[in-house]
Amino acid sequence: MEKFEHKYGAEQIQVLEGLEHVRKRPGMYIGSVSVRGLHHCVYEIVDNAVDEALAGYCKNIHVVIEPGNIVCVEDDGRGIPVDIHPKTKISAAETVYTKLNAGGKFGGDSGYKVSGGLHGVGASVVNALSEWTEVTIQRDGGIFQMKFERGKTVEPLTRIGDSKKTGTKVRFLADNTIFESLNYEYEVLEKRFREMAFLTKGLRITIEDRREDEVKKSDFCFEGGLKSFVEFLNKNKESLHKSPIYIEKTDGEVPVEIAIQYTSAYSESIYTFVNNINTIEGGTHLEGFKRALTKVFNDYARSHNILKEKDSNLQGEDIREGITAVVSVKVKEPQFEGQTKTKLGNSNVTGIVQSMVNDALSSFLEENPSVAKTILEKCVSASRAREAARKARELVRRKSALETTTLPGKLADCSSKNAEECEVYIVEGDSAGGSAKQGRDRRFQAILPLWGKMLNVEKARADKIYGNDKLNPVIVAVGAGIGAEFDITKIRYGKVIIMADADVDGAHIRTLLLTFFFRYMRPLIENGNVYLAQPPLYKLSKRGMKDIYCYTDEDMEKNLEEIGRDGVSIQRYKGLGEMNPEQLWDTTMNPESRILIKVTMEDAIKADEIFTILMGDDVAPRREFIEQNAKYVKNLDI
Ligand code: TSJ
Repeated sequence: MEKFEHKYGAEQIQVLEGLEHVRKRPGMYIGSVSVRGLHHCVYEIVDNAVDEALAGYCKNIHVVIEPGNIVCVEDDGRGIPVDIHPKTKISAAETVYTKLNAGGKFGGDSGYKVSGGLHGVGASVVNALSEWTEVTIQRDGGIFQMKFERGKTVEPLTRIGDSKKTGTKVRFLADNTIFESLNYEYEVLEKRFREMAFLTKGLRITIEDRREDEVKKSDFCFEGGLKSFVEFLNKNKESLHKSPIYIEKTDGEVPVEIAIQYTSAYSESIYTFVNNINTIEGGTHLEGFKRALTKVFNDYARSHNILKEKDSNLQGEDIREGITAVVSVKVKEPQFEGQTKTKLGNSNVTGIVQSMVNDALSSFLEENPSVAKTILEKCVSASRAREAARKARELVRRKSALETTTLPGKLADCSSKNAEECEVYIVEGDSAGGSAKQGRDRRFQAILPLWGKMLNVEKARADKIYGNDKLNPVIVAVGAGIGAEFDITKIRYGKVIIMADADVDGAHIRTLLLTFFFRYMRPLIENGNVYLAQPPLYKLSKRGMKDIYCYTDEDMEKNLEEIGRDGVSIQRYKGLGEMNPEQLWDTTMNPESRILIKVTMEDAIKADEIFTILMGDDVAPRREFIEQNAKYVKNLDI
């Protein structure tokens, strides 16, 4: 009896209630029950092993997706402690797995806990959301195992054998009554683990997908840490100096690691992390980094007479043109803010990062004058281009002040002037544009048709973009400027909706526009104003029945099963142009019935990455990328 006592004690009942709540409201713990939430569960488990690596006790982590979507994570750390705690009467191992938020106390001792947001919710949450879990620990000369079903202990921790090794292995099957799908996406997990390996110098992470006959496998281990990360990011770009500038230092309790490498591109790619979490909304660490960058390069340019007395300072954006950088900080009690809780709020971090980068970067420039010269030449030409862009813009303004209308001729504007309720559809192709114009509700829906080949944003600077006959109408229609001058309060439409065909060309246009918004109107995406229209792929018609529109293949299968296949004619829409105005309204534009996908920063970052590879100068990787990601490029996953 005594052995099971803890299972019925008051404490244990509370635990069960806690895990019951996780099953009732999974979204509160892991964000969603979509594939995203499913992936989150894997990250949650792997994070525990990475913590052991950060504490200095684990060198290898293996992740395997087994047939049937079982996930197995194994490390070679010390093994979760198995001895019974005298007070709680349960082992640390069992506590980690059954107590909500026990992670804070037991989940490794790197000390840099993740709080806020959805990270660090703990292994118990994953346990509660799994059909079954099996934990195997090797330590103290033994092999110990425990098993759970839907969060409940079915086999308490038991010694099942001897072992001289140490480590922790967790296998689990996510609960298919909770998650929409158990289909892990290998590429998504792979990307995350590659990132984790970059962020934890020397840690080896392998991932293997054994679900199909053809096994996929990746092995990541980077002795160079962030240096390797930046080289990886720049592999399809032309770098301006051989080796990334590297800073690694700890100020008090805040370790900072930064790598920087300039390229001949015009865009700025700065990735920031806090406790290994990608802070896509930036925050105080990014702020400190940018401030230091601006100050150091201006000081250097002044003291070395690259900027003359009469010259004005280089602006931040000039100095960040073509930069690729990764900033990683560890903060003991991080505050995450912003729409997606991925913006660091701790105000002391700004100064810490700033002074560290100030010192390290100014020494670097003094010691590497030729690198300094190359980078500054690029900054100066960026500032000239910015001047030219300003002039081009003023020219446009002056011209438009003289004209009766400031709006692009192709734009069919809406009658409402209340931006909040207004929408602009950016439509690919003239014929689809025509249908959209006729089908829309002109009170609040505007149509901007785009046609022909778009400008390659990768190879253009801001001045070219203002003068570009495809993008300029978009800029003028949105009405809020671009780049550093972009002013979200001036937008003319609350929703900017990209409407493109569901084919490769459509995907191309989508990627291009998203990349453009990401680079030149980022707040528009951050603020959630950019959407993708979802036109149907099929129409099912049957006598005596209203037409049914299907937006995915699964959608069609489901409908066919419902109405039966007999006498049904299936029309596949190849493009928006095939739909008449009324159909376009019914399926894609009517707010009552349409499907709109809100673009997130992550989508935009993905588009930007794809774009860099697709449009970069290097043809070989492009072909390779398209071949490897044919499915991905087609759906664009966005
Ligand atoms: F949490 C978990 F079960 F999800 C999990 C934990 C999953 C995986 C794959 C690994 C781990 C894990 C935990 N690996 N290593 C550890 N280490 C500890 O928990 C540990 C070991 C020793 C000591 C000690 O002070 O001796 C302390 C801790 C926290």
